[in-house]
Amino acid sequence: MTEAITFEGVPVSSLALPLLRACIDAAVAASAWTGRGDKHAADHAAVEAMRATLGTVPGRGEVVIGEGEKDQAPMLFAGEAIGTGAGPGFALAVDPLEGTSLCARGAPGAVTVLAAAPMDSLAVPPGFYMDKLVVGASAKGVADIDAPVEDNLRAVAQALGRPIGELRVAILAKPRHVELIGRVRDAGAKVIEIPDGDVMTGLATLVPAWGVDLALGIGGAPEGVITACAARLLGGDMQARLAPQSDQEREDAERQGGLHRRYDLLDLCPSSDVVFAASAVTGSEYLAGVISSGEGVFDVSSLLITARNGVMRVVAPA
Ligand code: VTB
Repeated sequence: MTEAITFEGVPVSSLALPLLRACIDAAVAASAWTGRGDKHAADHAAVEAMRATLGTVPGRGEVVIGEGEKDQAPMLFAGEAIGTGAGPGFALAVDPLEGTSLCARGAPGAVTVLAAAPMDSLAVPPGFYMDKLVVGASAKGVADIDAPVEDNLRAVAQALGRPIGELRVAILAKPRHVELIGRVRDAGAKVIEIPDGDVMTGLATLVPAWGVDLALGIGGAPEGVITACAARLLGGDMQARLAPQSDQEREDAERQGGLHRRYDLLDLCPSSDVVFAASAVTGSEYLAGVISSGEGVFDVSSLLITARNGVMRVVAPA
């Protein structure tokens, strides 16, 4: 059984494809910059294409989570109005190019991604970085971000009915995670080190066939909210805490009262009326990348999640 998702009583079916279209257009635009070593140009192309197509979405949208402030990248900014101005109101979290460096290097895993939810129903954490824990539906409720990682590995393994040695744990391969990666390996689990792009590995814990059991570690806060939207739709779990990476970020978070706050899934994404869309720019084990068939024709592989209870459409070239 699936339940229809509505914004202000309007079924999201009218908005879902235009929202997906925004991801597809951004992916095509960014793909012109794949492998060219210029992440700002790639991001800029994705932002402009996504912004233009978001203007056609039949609703009164507002960007509440943009991406870019952290490294002065081009961005769709928080507070920006999007949509045609007629239709239901909604809040939008966007990452027009998730994995700008991956795209610039021609490496796997760059995607364009967004999530939409009713107004006032997406968290806006006061910081750039978050410590996150994401698990799929089969391990929902057994892991706790405040518990030692070894306990979480044991609990998830038990919930999945597998030995710890068969757990696959995705962690961003950043210097801040050297200790965490060591502890996970010492506990016997397999670590999947990813150079960038923790939205897709968060998603990989939520889609059973994608083979990741747990995603851990410190990544972007905006990316965290977008991941939470997918977790909400696919029945998984996510927990997070702000994890400032500079004194300035710590002071800002302290001032805005979020520094010591624990964000559970319902804090990050209280509504289950959510739409999640993503399109691949560079191919990965999850989605094929943009392929140009010549003369302005492109094959783009995308994900659209528009119903509760884990219904997901993979929109891929034939
Ligand atoms: C995080 C992660 C993203 O960039 O924001 C990361 O959530 C930035 O980390 O998925 P560093 O600043 O330590 O490089 C991504 O990996 C890609 O945008």
